[in-house]
Amino acid sequence: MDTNQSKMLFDKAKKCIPGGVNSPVRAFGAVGGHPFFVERAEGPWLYDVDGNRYLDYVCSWGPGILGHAHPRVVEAVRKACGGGLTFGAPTAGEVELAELIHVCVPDVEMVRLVSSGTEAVMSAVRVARGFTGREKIIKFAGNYHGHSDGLLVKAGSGLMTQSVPDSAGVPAGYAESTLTAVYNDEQSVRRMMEENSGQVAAIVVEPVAANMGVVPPKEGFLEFLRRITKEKGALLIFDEVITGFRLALGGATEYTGVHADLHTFGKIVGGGMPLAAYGGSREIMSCVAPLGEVYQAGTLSGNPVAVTAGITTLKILMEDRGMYRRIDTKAERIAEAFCKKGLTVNRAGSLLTVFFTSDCAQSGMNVANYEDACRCDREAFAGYFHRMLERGIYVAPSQFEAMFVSDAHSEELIDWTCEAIAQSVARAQQ
Ligand code: KE4
Repeated sequence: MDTNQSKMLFDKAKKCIPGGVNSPVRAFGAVGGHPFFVERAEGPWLYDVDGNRYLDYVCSWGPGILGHAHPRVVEAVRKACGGGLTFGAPTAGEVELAELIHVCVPDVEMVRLVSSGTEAVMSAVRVARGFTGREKIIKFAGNYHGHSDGLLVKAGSGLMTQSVPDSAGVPAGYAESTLTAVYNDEQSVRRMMEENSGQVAAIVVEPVAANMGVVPPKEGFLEFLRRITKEKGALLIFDEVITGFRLALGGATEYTGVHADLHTFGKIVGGGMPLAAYGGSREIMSCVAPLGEVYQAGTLSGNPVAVTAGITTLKILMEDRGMYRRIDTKAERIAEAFCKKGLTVNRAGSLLTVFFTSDCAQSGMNVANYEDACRCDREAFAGYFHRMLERGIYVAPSQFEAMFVSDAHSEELIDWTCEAIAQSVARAQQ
């Protein structure tokens, strides 16, 4: 496959953009080689600057549930652009999108639109602290909530419940207010809540984890988080930047039946444009300025063009709820293709991850938390990634990401994907 133009562009990009990319995972650091540069995309396809075509299972890390360049979304955005790109003043579209979000997720009575998932989660955490008057936050190892300082942390050593920075430039003090528990481990949460009784403002969780690879919650885990936060006077924040409007129109609440206090959304809610949101009950959200004391602001918050993309996308999803069953079934077929090769696959709806266990004899190993996921063989994953790419199929360039299936992936393309998997994956020993 000729990727000379991409290679030249990457060399050029590295001179003026850190690592040649505007988000680290895009640099192929985890799998080797160099990224292809996209020229355009349509439906399930990405086209690179060398004229190659790839079947896309990254879908821009989630927004692309309808496929790329959906005609109705593009037309609506094109029309919106003609009326001006940004005003810094309220528009009717912001009200319509806020109302649509509430229709889809009734627990979200009031919502604030922002420009990225990072901003949404950072703001939701600040609201939880402002609303409860408490300082500490519990997150989970392997959950990613964007790059705000207080959430770029990892578990401290040994029994230390305090976290330590997971990035240069994050002051230790910021990390100390964030505790890192073990996903799917009720005991680790209970211990933290007891040791920090009366100090925990919120537990923030990916209701289906998708940043250590896909790791669904164990039976009863989310219900436990709901109980213990209520018991201890803390809030439960569902970070639905990936799961929102992905697992179901009503996101994780509809998918799991568990009700959180605050939700964050991104990706799909913006239809592929820079738009995210956080929201919850009127009581909690009333503490957000200018109504309340918790400050949060943004020049491009509720941007009219991005809002148009979001409204159009949600309307298409609302008109065709059968789409969820279609993409879930397609994802199930892909998961089966991996299982036939004896590999471990975690799937939740149209999200899935195949885990290359360090010793294939461990195939069928359960990946239930970050430690399990870290035991995977990233070399083996990298080999699979490139063999799929050679076949024209683009999956996430990291073991710790998800495959995203869109409504644009036809049954024939799923057949082709399953064949490519059969050819790209050596059989794991039983
Ligand atoms: P953004 O700031 O990237 O819009 O959203 C941050 C974020 C928050 N919460 C969850 C659950 C997320 O998955 C994300 C971002 N997801 C990654 C992919 N796993 C974005 C891809 C990237 O970092 O380039």
